Amino acid sequence: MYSGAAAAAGPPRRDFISVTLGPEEAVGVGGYNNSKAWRRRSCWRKWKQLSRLQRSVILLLFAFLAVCGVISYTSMGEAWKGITNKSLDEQRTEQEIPGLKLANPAVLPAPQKADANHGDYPELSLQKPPKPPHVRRGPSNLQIKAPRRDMGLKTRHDTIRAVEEQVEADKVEKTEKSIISWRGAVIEPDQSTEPPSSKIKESEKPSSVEAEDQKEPVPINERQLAVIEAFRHAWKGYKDFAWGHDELKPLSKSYSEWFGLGLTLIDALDTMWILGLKEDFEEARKWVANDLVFDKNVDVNLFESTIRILGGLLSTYHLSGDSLFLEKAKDIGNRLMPAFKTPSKIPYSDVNIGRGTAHPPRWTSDSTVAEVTSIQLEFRELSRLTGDEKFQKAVDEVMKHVHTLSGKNDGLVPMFINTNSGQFTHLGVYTLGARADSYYEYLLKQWIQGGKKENELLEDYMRAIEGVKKHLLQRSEPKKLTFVGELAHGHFSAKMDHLVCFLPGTLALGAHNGLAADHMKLAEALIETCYQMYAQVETGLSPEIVHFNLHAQKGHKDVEIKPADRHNLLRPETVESLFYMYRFTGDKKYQDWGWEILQNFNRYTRVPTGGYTSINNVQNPSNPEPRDKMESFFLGETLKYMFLLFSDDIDLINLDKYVFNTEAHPLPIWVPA
Ligand code: DMJ
Repeated sequence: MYSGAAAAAGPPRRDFISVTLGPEEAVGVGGYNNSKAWRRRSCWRKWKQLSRLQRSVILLLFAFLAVCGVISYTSMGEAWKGITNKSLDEQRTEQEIPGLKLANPAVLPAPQKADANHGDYPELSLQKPPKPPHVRRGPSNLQIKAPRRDMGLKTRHDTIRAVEEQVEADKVEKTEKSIISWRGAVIEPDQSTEPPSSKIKESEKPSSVEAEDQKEPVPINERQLAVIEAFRHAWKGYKDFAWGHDELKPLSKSYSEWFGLGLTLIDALDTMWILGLKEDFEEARKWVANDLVFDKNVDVNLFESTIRILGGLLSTYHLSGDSLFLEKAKDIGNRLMPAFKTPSKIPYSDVNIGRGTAHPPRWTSDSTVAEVTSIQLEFRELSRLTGDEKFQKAVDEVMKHVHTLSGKNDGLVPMFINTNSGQFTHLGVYTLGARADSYYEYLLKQWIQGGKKENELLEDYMRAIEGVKKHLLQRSEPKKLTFVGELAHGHFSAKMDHLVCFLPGTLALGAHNGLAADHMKLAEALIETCYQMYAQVETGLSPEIVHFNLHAQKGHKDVEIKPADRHNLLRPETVESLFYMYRFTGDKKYQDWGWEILQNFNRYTRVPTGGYTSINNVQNPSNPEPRDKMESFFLGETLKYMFLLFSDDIDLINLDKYVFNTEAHPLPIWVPA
C-alpha cells in the first residue's frame, strides 16, 4: 500500500513502516472478493501481523490526523460564519441602495466616518450621499442638488463620471428652464414691503419669485440673448483676470482696486439673477459667503459704497431671498454709519470701514450734494429690513436739512455742502450733471419708495423740475434738440454731461406715478437728445460731455465735443432712460436705439479676450483708444438696463413694485401694512 521511504537506498530499517500489498489484495489482480466479512477478517489479520512499533506509529498517525481534522473544522466554521454575515451585510446594502451590487465585497474598506478621508473616496462610503454645499431659500432651480442615490457605486472613477453626468444633465435642464421660464424677480409687496415701522419677521421675508413662477413665462428674445452674450463676455474677462477685485483691466489682463471689496462682483449680482445666469450667480455667491470681508483698514467713499455695495446686496437679497446678502448688507451698513458723526450731521465723504472713523477729502471739509442726498433709498430700506431705525434717521435728517437750506435757485441746488456748517458752498453754480444729478433722482424715488406720502420730497422735486425748465433748458441748432445746460453765476453754458441722461427716465417715472403730464413731454424730448449724443458721433457712442450749438452754422451738427471730453466710460444713463421710456410708451424706437448702442459697444469697446473697456476717443472709429478699464456699473447698470429695455415683460422688475437706486439695484416700494 504505502511504502514510506521504501524507495530509499539500502535495507529497510526497523524504524520505518513498510506496508506491502500482497498479490491477492491487489485490486484488479486475480478474483475480486468484496464480502464485508472477508475484508474485516483480512484487515484484522494484517493488523496482527504488524510489529508493535508499526502499530504505535499507525495509531499515532491516526491521532495526528484526528487533531488536524478538529482544528480545520473549527476554522472552517469561523469562515462559514463570516460568509454568512457578509451576505447579510450585502442584503442590507441592497435594501439601503436598491440595485447596488458590490463588485468585490471582500476588499472594500470598512465604512469610514463621514469626515475621514472624504476627500479621497466619498463615493465608496456606504453612508448617506454628501449634503449639498449649502441649503438656501429662494427658487428651487437655483439650489444645488445632492447626487441621486440610485447612481450605483462601482469604482471611484465610475462614480465621479456618474456625478459629472448628472451635473451636466442638471445644467442642461437648468439652462433650458432658464430660457423658457425665468421671469426675473417680483415679490409680493404685501408680504415684504411694509414701511419701516413694522419690523420684518423671519417668516415675512420676501417669497422671491415663487408666486411669479406660476404665471405664463415670457420668452427671452434675440436682443436679450445678445445682452446675455455680452454680459457673459464681460464676466469671462472679470473671472479670468480680476476675480474678487474691484475692476477689470481687460487689455492688460489684470485688475484695479478702489476699495478692495470685489466691487464689480457685487454690482453684478442682481444683473446675473435677472439675466438668469444662475451658475455664475452661484459662483459669485460663494465668493460673497467665503471671501467678502468688510473688516478691513480701508477708506471707502460713502456714496459709492452705498449705491454699489449696500444697494447691490439689498437688491440681491430681495431677488434671491438669500439671507446671506442681508447679513452682508447689515455689516457694511453699520460700518458706514461713522460718516454721519459730523457737527452738522451732513456725512463725510469717506469712511474707514475697519477702524470706524470717517473724514472729508484731504483738501476740504465739504461733501458733494449728490453724494449726501443719494444714499437714502438704501439706508431707509436697511432700517425697514432690520427694524433698526438708526439708518433711516441718519439719512432722513440730511434730507430734512437740505430741504430747509437757502442757496437754492428755484429748487436747483449747488454742488457742495459743508460738513461743519451744514450750508451749501460754492453758491451760484447749477447743474444736473456730476455732483448734483442724483439729488433730483432721489427726491422722486424716495417719495415713490415711501408710498408717495412724504410731501417735502415731492415739493422739492417738483420745484426743481420747474427750476430746470426755467434756467437750464435750451434748444440746439440745427435740429432743435432740447437739452439741459448749466448755470454759473447767471451765465448759461450749453454743456451737458452724459450723466444728465438719467433725467428723461426719472421724468417719465414721475409722470407714470401721476405727476404733471408735461414731464413726460419733456422726457420724450430729452431722450431724443441723449440718443443724438450717440448717433451724431463717429463711433455711435456718446462722449462724457457734449456742448450744443445754440446757433446754426454751416457744416456743424448740434453736438460739439471738446478734446478733453471725448471719452466714454460705458455709462448707463441713456440706456436707463430708454428702458423707462419703452416701459411707459411701448414705442419700439426706444428699443431700436438701445440696440444700436449695444452694437456700438460691441464694435468699439469689446476686448476679444474677455471684458469691455472704456475708450478715450469716441470720434475715432479706427482707433477709439481703449483705456483698459471696465467700470463696475457696466455690469451693474448698463447691461441690466439693456436687458430690461429689450424685454416686453412688465413683470420683469415691475416698476409699480420696485424702485431702482441710482446704481440700477431694484428695491421694493413700501406699501402700508
Ligand atoms: C453710477 O455709479 C451711478 O449711476 C451714479 O449715479 C452715477 N455714476 C455712475 C454711472 O455713470
